Amino acid sequence: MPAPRTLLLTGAAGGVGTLMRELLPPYGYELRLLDVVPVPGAPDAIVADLADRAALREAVRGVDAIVHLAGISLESTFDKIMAANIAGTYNLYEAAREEGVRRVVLASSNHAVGFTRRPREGEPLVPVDTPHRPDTFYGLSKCFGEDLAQLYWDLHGLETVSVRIGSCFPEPTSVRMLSMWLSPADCARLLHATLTAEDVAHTIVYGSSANTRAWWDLSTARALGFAPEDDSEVYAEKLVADKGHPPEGSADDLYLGGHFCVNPPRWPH
Ligand code: NAI
Ligand code: 15L
Repeated sequence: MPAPRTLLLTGAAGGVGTLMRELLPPYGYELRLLDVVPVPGAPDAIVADLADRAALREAVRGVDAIVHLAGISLESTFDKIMAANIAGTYNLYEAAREEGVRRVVLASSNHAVGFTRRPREGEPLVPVDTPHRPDTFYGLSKCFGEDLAQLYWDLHGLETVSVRIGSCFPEPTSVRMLSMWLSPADCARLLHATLTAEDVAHTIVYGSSANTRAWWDLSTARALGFAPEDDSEVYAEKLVADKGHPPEGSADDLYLGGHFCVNPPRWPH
């Protein structure tokens, strides 16, 4: 497929969306922005809810690909997760199908497999085909998104790369994040790879930097052309000194999803 140029970026007002609005255009993308709240500094952004099918259909019309970040990004009630992340993602895929968009890059999450044990030294890294083990309704909605993506490939030939993002923030802020961190620059590199790789069908990748303490296997991301350049290890000494290692046997010590498995942060609204 020819390299996509015009992208719909949903969730453009959020943390990752704000970072990507700066970091994707240098790769040559023209961004159309969408969020349920106004996007600061972007008066042309589409303000629409993922529940609004007519608005989504108009928003996807004519774009080469969609980077779907919008939704509830923490734990919430099942009803709210259902509306924003499950029905909302379905609505977006239907709009994409109806308008003939070829590819979606879907923000999945480590929390789709959050109850997976993290590997100990010498054990194999977690592969992408490890079974779904969501740690929250939030993680469950990401499992749904990945399965929806598979269905739309098998049924309609709509391609998706599902990116199980670790922790995409300017810097890691916990010892767990030393394993999960996806630097903003590597996130843009990864999105570019997922948007330009040929014939992705539905591919699942993990999204993190080349962290010394990584728990999961980046090979499917690398196979798409992703070459991460950052490593959280530069933050390790200070973070370990400030916060200490998670207690042995705690959720942060045992599981990929860490504290989400026992005490997940909740969506504020
Ligand atoms: P965020 O919470 O900062 O941004 C999400 C955006 O989606 C917000 O601007 C919000 O207004 C918008 N939104 C929520 N419900 C909506 C609706 N019904 N219709 C339209 N827009 C709606 O989240 P962040 O951190 O930017 O994450 C982006 C995506 O990546 C999310 O899907 C999140 O689940 C996923 N992700 C993020 C990770 C991270 O480390 N930041 C880790 C794993 C996954
Ligand atoms: C996520 O899925 C969340 O959206 C993000 O806010 C972080 O909490 C991240 O996971 C994480 O596990 O650090």
